[in-house]
Amino acid sequence: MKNIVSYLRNIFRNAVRNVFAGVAIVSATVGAYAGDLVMHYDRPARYFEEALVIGNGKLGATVYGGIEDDRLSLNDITLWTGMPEKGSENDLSGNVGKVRRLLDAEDYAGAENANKSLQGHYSENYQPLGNLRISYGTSGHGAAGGFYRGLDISEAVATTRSQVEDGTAYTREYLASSPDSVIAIRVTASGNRPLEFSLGFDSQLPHEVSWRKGSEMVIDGYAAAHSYPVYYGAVPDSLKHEYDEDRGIRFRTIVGVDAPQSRIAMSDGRLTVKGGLEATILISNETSFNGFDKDPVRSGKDYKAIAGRNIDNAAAKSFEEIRSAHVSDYKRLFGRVSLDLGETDRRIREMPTDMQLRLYTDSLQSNPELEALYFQFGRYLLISSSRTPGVPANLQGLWNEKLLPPWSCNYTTNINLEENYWPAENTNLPELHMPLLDFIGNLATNGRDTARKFYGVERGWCLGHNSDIWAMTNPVGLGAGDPMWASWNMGGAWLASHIWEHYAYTLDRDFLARYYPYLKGAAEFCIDWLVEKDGVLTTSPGTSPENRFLLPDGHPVATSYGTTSDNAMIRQCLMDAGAAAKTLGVDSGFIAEADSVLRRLAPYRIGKKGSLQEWWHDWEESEPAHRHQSHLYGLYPGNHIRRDSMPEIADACHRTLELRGPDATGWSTGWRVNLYSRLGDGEMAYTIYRRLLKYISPDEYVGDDAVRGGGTYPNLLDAHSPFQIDGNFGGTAGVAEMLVQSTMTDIYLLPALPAQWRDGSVAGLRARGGFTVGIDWKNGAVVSATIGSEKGGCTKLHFNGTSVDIELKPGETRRINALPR
Ligand code: FUC
Repeated sequence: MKNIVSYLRNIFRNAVRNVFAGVAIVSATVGAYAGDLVMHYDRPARYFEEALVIGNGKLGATVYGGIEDDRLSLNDITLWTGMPEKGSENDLSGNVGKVRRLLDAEDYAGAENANKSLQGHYSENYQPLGNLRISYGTSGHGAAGGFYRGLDISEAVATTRSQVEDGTAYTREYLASSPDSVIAIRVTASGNRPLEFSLGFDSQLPHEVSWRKGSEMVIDGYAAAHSYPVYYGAVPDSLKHEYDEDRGIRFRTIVGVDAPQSRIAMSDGRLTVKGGLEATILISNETSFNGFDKDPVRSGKDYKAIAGRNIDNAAAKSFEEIRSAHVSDYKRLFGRVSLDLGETDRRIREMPTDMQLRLYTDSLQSNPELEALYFQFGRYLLISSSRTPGVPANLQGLWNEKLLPPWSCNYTTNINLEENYWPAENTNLPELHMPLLDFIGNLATNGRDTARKFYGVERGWCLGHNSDIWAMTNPVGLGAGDPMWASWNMGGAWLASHIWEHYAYTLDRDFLARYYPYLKGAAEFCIDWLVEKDGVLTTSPGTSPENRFLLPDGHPVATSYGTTSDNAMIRQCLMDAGAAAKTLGVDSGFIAEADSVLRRLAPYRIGKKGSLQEWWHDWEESEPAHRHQSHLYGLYPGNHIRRDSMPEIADACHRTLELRGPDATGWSTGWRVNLYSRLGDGEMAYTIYRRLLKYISPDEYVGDDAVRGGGTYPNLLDAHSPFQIDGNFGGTAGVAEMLVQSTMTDIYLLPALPAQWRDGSVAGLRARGGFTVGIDWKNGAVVSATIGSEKGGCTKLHFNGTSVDIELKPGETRRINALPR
């Protein structure tokens, strides 16, 4: 392991030398390459960050693929600690005046302290379900060679294969089916040696095991009724979960085996399977979570019946039937987009994916198939983690093994939750946006109480920096949270823009009419929260997540008035709410109000370093290379800073990115790919994309050659580090943004194409205005484009330095051939 990099370099150097010498190459792993949409490895996973994730948008597993002892750590996206929000008991809004007075007096340290008086409870924790352990013991499954472990993201099926000396090959296929609501594993032996294995289940949550129908293991358990975050120092870890048998979300997991030629026995809490050449293991799970505002015990789901029904229905089918229904359901979504960035050298693509990643990181070697795989993997992850109504993908999508996960594995709204959904529209997965859009509705309900009781705002709703399955909205911190992260209230403004974005891409008016009240409510809160300062409107107090400025005495402080990011989020929210009202032909009074506020909103300013000023005054940042760059919100994900209409401000954004430097966490790196793309800087977008794909060692790996920081783990999950899925989604959105950008009236083809992607093609991306776009390009120029529209419409297509007006009838698709340049 220690010298793996030089080992890889040698393989590559020798390979190149051999090619020139006309010598046949023997690659590092024989015959492992199975297509450009397959991640593959030559050994079982030892760490979470090597294991392969599968999911049906609700139930998921992290598959280790061990030869003798296999493990699937299981998750259900609805298994959280806690109970529905009760709302704040106290009205703290009287404290706002004090913070504002201190800010008016320029007493920033005093305002920072007073800002803590506007804080409530923390979010709850997302919980792991448990582990299915499959023990093949000494039954001879141990490999004599040819071990293969892979995940085919074109089908969403994981596989392990191993061989024993007598020639018997054991294959295991794992999938999480949405149509059948189960995880299914098929174990087959091809050869003479029959199967022999046992199954056990363990969980860190209180649970009991019983039996059903003679051969099914039933696990009944429950999550804590309340818990604290891992970083909350006032309560020791051992006391952070408050279990109460009568409160909190319950679950039932059922594990069954269909192995007609085998003997199945139950003893000591395990199921044993002997004989036969194939077996199917089925796992179903349901929780009592029945909505953000329902008590999960008294008004919970009939979860035991649902878990039973799901496994009974699946058990009535063959594995092939479950597999083929799963693959066609998955492909219906995944297959909408294809991307070709060029071919990878054969010797490289045959290497295991983690080795490819290392080589890609440690040399300037190109690997366009790995780059395209990472893009498509983000789409795979969204399909696998975002299909539960009202329950969006969390900080880890849905794959979490810890009782006290980092940041509670919650919904962090000052970037992370939103970033999860950046690829939903432009990579053609709009229905997977719905869990978030419905969640926004839940937040809008609870956020009214927060607007009144924390901020004294009577209209609309707001949201702080954290939320959970109960759609909590209050600012966190319990009176002691650092304002740089705890005291931020723009979550509603940011999230509500997703409502307009979904409309902009789909032109679904019924959707817009139904969700418009949430967008309007977020905008109303913003309007009423604004104060007048030096003749313009801005916020007070505000923060610029999660950076601080230095006071003249060098003291770092976050609380200020007039932060650029607050102004930017409010600007975008009011623009989107106004556009929605105009589209629907409603609320002329509100439209006029929003327009007049927009005219009076504090303008952008350029600071002494030529960068976009982050605070009201041109203060020094306490961390000049800070991972957050929220003041660039208007450039991306917002869209009101444009190179054509605001060139100086766009240049200042570019300067900000330069000053921030190249190193950041995974999600920040993913964001920067998008920011550089919007600036039309394809080379920097590509450089940062490569930076996102930097090999990072598993967290618990302790070798001298361990690589730490932000980047990508061996299993292609994003390293903040630790694992956070937002960087994956940011990276996927960023690639799409390099290839197609759009407004409601214009579509730009290859707006940020790097030289490294000279030739290529993409099909199925989506653009605002309800269009679907495909491009073939050569030598960095468009050769032909395909543009389709379900509902019909007009747009101006920009490519190769020219523009063409296009009008499409409903359902029409048109191919445009570029003139040779
Ligand atoms: C924000 C970020 C951190 C991390 C956390 C989940 O607070 O600043 O880097 O991503 O969310």
